[in-house]
Amino acid sequence: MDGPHSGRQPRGPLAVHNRAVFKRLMQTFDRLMGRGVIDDQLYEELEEALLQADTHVQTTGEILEELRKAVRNEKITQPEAMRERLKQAIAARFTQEGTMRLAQGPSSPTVYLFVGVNGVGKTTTIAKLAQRLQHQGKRVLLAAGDTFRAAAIEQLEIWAQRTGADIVRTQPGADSAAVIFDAIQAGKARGVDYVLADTAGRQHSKDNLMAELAKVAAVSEKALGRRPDEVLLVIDANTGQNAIRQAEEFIKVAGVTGLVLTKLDGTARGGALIGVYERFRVPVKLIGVGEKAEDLRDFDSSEFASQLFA
Ligand SMILES: Nc1nc2c(ncn2[C@@H]2O[C@H](COP(=O)(O)OP(=O)(O)O)[C@@H](O)[C@H]2O)c(=O)[nH]1
Ligand SMILES: [Mg+2]
Repeated sequence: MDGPHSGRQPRGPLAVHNRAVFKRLMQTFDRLMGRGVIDDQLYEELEEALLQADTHVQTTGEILEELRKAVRNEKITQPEAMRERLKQAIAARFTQEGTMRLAQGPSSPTVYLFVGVNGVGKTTTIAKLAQRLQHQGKRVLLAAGDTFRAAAIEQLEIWAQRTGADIVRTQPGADSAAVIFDAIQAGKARGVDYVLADTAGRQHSKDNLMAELAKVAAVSEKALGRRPDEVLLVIDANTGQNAIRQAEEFIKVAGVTGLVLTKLDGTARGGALIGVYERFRVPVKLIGVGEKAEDLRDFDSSEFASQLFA
């Protein structure tokens, strides 16, 4: 298969893990239904179970509202019917609109910018994607835009060597936007297919960081004549509800076009994912399921939804 996506998706830990979370949810539900009455207490306990799975408060409210309505309108009295209705209400929220594929630039190079707070997995995700693209015979250039720490530049350098990608880098402390500008120029001159740009997740202050990211997102326009083809916000799946706050800030300054959810191989709960997507309508495009270069998967919402309760 061509392009930044792999072909068939192996069943990843994401599905397995969420299955565990929602299985617990369904067990709670069955226990509640054991009383045989659909009353306020049932809804309250259901609410608690949803919140415990990291589902956003508002989303939880909406799911319950939908369920109450369905119970009224469809005259649901049987636990099994209500169970099905709850599954439907949750699964529907994972169904993303539009395309979830990574966008392809109208001319080379296609430029992806990776943003997100420190430690979420930006650099690792870049390495994973670089490897996938190189395996497809694409030429990839990495831009070491995290100039905040020397170690960050070295880390990307190591990944460039391992994956066989080119790299454009400068001294620590240099201007991040300038490095990315240079990398895009170099990418054009060398005829590479993709420029994957790393950015800092930390700065001397949060205002500094946000100002830098706004500049970085704008610089592509100068070098390329268009915005980056994707601005990917990387979120650690363990972040829980804080993910919403992070997303809010990055979306505001960096024009985020897609989400990457990392560390789904761990004990992360899946509920935060519903919240972020519901709130911002920014599609999840990739998921990280480990620390190795091959631990990258495309996010498939329909498969995800169908596996939740499998
Ligand atoms: N288990 C696991 N660890 C990950 C994943 N992605 C990144 N990491 C680890 O998270 C840590 C921070 O990753 P890094 O890419 O340096 O984050 P950055 O600061 O956003 O660039 C590293 O130890 C990575 O190996 C993932 O999908 N699963
Ligand atoms: Mg990094």
